[in-house]
Amino acid sequence: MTLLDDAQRERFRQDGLLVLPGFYDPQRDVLSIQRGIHGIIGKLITREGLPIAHSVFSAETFDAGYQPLIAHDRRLGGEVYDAVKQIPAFMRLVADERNERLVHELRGTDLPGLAAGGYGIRIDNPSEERFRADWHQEYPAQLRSLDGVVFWSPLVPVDHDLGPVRFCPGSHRDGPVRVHLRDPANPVKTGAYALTLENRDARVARYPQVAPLCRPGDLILVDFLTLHASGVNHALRSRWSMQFRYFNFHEPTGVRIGWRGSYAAGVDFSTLHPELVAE
Ligand SMILES: O=C(O)CCC(=O)C(=O)O
Ligand SMILES: [Fe+2]
Repeated sequence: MTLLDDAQRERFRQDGLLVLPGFYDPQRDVLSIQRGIHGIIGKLITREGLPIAHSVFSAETFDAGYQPLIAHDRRLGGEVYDAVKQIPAFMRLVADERNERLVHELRGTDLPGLAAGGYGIRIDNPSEERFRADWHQEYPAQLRSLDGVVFWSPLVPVDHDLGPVRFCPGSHRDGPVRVHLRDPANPVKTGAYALTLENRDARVARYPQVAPLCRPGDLILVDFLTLHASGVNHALRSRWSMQFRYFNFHEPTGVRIGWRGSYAAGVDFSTLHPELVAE
């Protein structure tokens, strides 16, 4: 039994993007993660002695209290961000055997890697620019190997207002794109967030764009070379989503760089790939 059929594998090859509705089970795979987040938010509300109502857990309202918490002190949002990736149920999903099988079916590799430090839970807050990902390819931000797949799965239903991630299907086929190391329009952005595609607007305009709406349990697979960008969150709630990255130990560029990581691994991307840095 395979997880994907031929048409799905072909679509991923063509588009560098594949949406798998209901790939995970919201009850079995996602609920304990939401429960963990709810518990962590509650701990911080209590620790800070804040008069914020913290309702009993439900899958729909697991993040209740988070908006008033960060309105009180935005740094508490950073604590939540660092904490939630340490929820065991999240780590189980990150390393789930089904993920490895998907990489095997999509890439034919018998040696998939799971990028260390390449997993986390994004919290895209309403009207916040600093951590919004501008148009990018995953490779410079993560490295490991040129052949890689981002796994992206929402923890809340993502409608248009919440700013779904935007993708350029087919853009991966044009290969790695050179990047500027700074974003002059956004000096607050640092590290991987500051990388800016060379001739960004003209390049992005070459491709169609899609921004799939999705719900907990859905999985979006993205080639490491597919152009994508965070949407803008115009809602009142944060957009909570999980991401992790698999790569291919056999891919020659990955072998050459010793499967090293990028910013999150403390590596200066430009020393490993000077040819991908634009002046
Ligand atoms: O969720 C987002 O806004 C961006 C996600 C992204 O760039 C990724 O998962 O690689
Ligand atoms: Fe990305």
